[in-house]
This record gives sequence, structure tokens and C-alpha cells, in this order.
Amino acid sequence: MLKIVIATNNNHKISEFRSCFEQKGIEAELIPIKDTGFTDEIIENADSFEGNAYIKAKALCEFTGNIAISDDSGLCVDALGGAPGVYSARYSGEGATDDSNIDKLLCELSSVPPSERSARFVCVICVCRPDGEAIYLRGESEGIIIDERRGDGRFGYDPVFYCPDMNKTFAEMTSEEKNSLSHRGRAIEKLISNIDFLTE
Ligand code: ITT
Repeated sequence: MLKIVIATNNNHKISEFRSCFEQKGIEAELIPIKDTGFTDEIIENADSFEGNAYIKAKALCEFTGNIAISDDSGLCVDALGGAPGVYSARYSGEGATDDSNIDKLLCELSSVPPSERSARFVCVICVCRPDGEAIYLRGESEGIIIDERRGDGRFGYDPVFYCPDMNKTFAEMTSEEKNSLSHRGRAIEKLISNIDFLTE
């Protein structure tokens, strides 16, 4: 079976990868960082999703000698000039939580009318192979930031990210629904189309 190290500490991302692979019938063992013995802190200091995705996948590929994939993702809000973007995980500062990040986002947008609250989630997957080759797969998903939380599923900014087509926030969707139109689901679909890169 295909063995892939997944260079993330975010368990929600890992379960979304697992369920997308399952839904697409891809048999692969996804090995989380904690099972590799890697204990260094990875400094994500690039100013792009691609840059940070490369830093994470490269570190785990070099450490394990195995193929490694990473996911760098975030929320880009038009009225905030694309923020929080690559800083989404730590938007509300040191010790940020999903709740504190949402609170800060809603506060920043408090005077912005609904018609100007467009946003998109972006996900860049980087695949690094031990031979030094790397590829990037990008997925995006458009939505609107609503002014109160709806739903308690999923993670991160999901409770305030509303998809007009589904009349639901990501947090109100089943995992299958979210995977079918999310930034991560779309990037994983491209990853699966490039599965030869992982197996050749
Ligand atoms: P790793 O770096 O270990 O993968 P992380 O959570 O720090 O974990 P990122 O640096 O890529 O990952 O930051 C992504 C942040 O963007 C994440 O913590 C959420 O706040 C947000 N985010 C990304 N995808 C999301 C999704 O599907 N739903 C809600 N929020 C999401």
C-alpha cells in the first residue's frame, strides 16, 4: 500500500484527507508527524501558501526519507485585503484558538455590509519526493463571512464561512458535503489526478 507522510499537526486536516481518499477509493496509509519521531518545530516563515507548504513537506521528506505531503491553507477576506491569508492559524496572536480567531475576524468586519463580505479559502498541497522533485496542487472555495457562528461541525473559520450555493456554512455541512466543494477537497482531487507522481 502507498505510504505517505502527512506533514501536519492539525488533526482536522488529517481526517479530511483520510475521508477524501476513502471517498475516491484511494488506498494509502497516511502517517502523521507524531508517528515519525520528528520533534523539531517547523518555522513557517514564507509569505505564500506555496512557500509554507514546501517548508513543511520538505522537512518531513528529508527526515523520513519517505514521500511527504503538506497542506498550507487559510482564509482570504476581500474587505481585509486578503487577510488573514497565510496568517490564518495565528490571526489573533500568541495562543490563538479557533474561537479567538473568529472573534477577531468578526470584530474586524463589524462595519462591513453583507454585500462586501466575500472571501475564499485557499489550500495548497505540496508533495515532496526523496529524489528532490516537488509539485503543488491548489484548491479554492468561495463564500461569504456571516456575522454570527452557524453550526458546530468541522474546524477553524468554518462556522462563519457561508456557501450561498448550499445555503449552509462549512460547519453545517456533513464531511462529504464540505469535501465536495472545499478548497482542500479540490486540491486533494488534483492530488489524486497526479497520483502517478507519488507512485512512479
Ligand atoms: P499545520 O501547519 O500543522 O498543517 P495549521 O492549522 O497551523 O496546521 P496552517 O498553517 O495551514 O495549518 O493554517 C491553516 C489555518 O487556516 C487553520 O488553522 C484554520 O484556522 C484555517 N483553515 C484552513 N483550512 C480550513 C478549513 O477547511 N476550515 C476552516 N478553517 C480552515
